[in-house]
Amino acid sequence: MTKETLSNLLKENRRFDPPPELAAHANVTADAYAEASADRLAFWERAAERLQWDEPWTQVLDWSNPPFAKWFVGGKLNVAVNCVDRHVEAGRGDKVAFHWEGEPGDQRTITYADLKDEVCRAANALTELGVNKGDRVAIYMPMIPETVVAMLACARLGAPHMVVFGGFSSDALSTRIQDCDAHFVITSDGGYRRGNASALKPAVDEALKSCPDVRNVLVVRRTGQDVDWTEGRDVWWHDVVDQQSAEHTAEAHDAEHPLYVMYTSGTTAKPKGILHTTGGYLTGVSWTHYEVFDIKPETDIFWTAADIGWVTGHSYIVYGPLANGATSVMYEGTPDTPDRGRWWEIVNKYKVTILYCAPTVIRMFMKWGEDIPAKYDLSSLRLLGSVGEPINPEAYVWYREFIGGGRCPVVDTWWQTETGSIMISPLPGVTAGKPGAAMKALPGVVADVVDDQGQSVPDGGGGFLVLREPWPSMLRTIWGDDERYIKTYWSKFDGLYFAGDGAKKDSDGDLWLLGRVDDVMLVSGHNISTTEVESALVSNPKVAEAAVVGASDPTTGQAIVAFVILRGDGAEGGDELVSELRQHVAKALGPIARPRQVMVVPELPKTRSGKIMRRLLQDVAEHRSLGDVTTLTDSTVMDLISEKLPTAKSED
Ligand code: 6R9
Repeated sequence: MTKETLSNLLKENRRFDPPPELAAHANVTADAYAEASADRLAFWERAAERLQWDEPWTQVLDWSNPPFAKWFVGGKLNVAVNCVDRHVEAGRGDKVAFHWEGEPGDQRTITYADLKDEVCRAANALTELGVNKGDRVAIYMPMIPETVVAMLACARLGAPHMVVFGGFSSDALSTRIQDCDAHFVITSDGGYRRGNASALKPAVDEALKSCPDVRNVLVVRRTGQDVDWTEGRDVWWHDVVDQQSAEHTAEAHDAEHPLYVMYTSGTTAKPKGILHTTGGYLTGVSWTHYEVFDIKPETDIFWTAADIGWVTGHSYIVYGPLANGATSVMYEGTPDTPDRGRWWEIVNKYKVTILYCAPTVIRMFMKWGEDIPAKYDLSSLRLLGSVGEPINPEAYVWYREFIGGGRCPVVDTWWQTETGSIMISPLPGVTAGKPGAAMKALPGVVADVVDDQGQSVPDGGGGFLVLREPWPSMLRTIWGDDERYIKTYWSKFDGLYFAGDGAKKDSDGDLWLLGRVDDVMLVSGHNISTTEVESALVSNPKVAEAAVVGASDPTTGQAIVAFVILRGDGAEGGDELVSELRQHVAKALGPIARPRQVMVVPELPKTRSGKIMRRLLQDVAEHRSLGDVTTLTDSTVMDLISEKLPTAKSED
């Protein structure tokens, strides 16, 4: 996609300087870039020293057998002790770790002292059930405090957890349990979603029909709904955890001991079990949480509004914030229950200061209109973050303006399940933000954009995003498949980590992410990024959200087909609007990028992290039957889209 990208056609010249008060007291200043480039390993060593180690490391990085990295070699620590016990021991036991808000409106306040007791009880219970160091434990839960407790109990024991998003099907659960050979499952009867109790246990029962090696299922009672019970296998959390002692002596684990496995689905292939280990991962997430979110644990109320079943939840609901002793909000439900002001009610209620969420939700709020957040006092907010997809400039500006009141910097954070922690982002006290740009690799991270020969492109050029040097929170391998690890990430360019994303450098050398390279379209010999066409579409005030795919076309090879959701409820598309939108894109990006078709649809198919599943839309655009839909958050969406198709408008 290097030669003919249209990258430079979509001009974005707005700049937002860091607020002076934030800059004056920022956790990390511009010096960090120079320090890290002077001695990258010493920089990471200082980040690791923020943690509590039982034994110091003897070597920062062993990269003698690339791409298999070992960080903080010989060091030993316990992740749960770092996230919980050490704060209690330092006299901060009364500090709130989580303000938890259930969807029906129930609340729990969990202090660090409470969390320590619960984690110790759960660790004792797991030990009693026979969970040993090294055993994998599957966790299939709603967004409730016990999910965090379960993860930390596993971490405490050195039993790698494998969290599966509660919205995934029993098929997705069973293939993941089989792949990592987990013998224990932690789940709940159900959780609340859109005002109803939705069941989880039946999916576990179904999945386990093909997982005969699972010995126990530990079930948290959340909704109180009836559950089928397999005697001898199923146990209630309250029966086995509540009665345990709140004392538990934690073992220090090797820095490279496995902490967790998390599956990423990819597009069509078998999911990859991404393996993260103890010392490097905790260093990466705690340092970036401190650096990118400028966290002041004494005063900030931090809210990552994401699911724990997504890596964003692992790193920035659980491990990063807890390692830093921060207070977080955790919310069980959806943004529209009981009404579309729920998030803003929560921000106001807990006086949230930092909000971190995905562009897809921001675009949904845009569609609902700014009148809704305007009804709430959001003045506690001081910093906003975005993650999961490229944020369109329009969404960025809307977020900054209508949620951040024009005063909060927006940090667009690029990273992946594989990278473990944020890699590319503005520093809120240093970087002048550009709407739509993730800006620069963080200090200590060496990112670049290369052409198909692996050569660095000049400023103004586009190509493939790579990371040039190993980093502490990097994946260590794909569970059980070292070959696939090498092939997927380290073979496209010799010695470089290939992220699978397209990117461009603007004339200042700042980085703009363009989406997955598989999503790049080839139209009459021109490489066009789906992201840029989507951004052009949502820059039209009538469009709330857009997804673009390349559908095979007899004359142009591929032709651009756009699916759009309009702003405002019940807005209907007509011929006129469709030609206006096609024209709008042509004007913004050039005639080559004019969509062949624009279809107005009510919803788009999304994954747990709000990423649009373009592959399914491509099936629709090419009139094929749908591929694998098991990782869709809402499988009825495709029916809604198909129903709309007869009214879809096509021109040319
Ligand atoms: C954290 C997370 C990773 C993929 C990644 C990229 C996309 C994430 C982004 C972004 C542009 C950002 N992505 N953050 N693209 N700008 N700020 O999302 O992990 O679910 O593994 O997805 O998400 O395409 O390669 P994961």
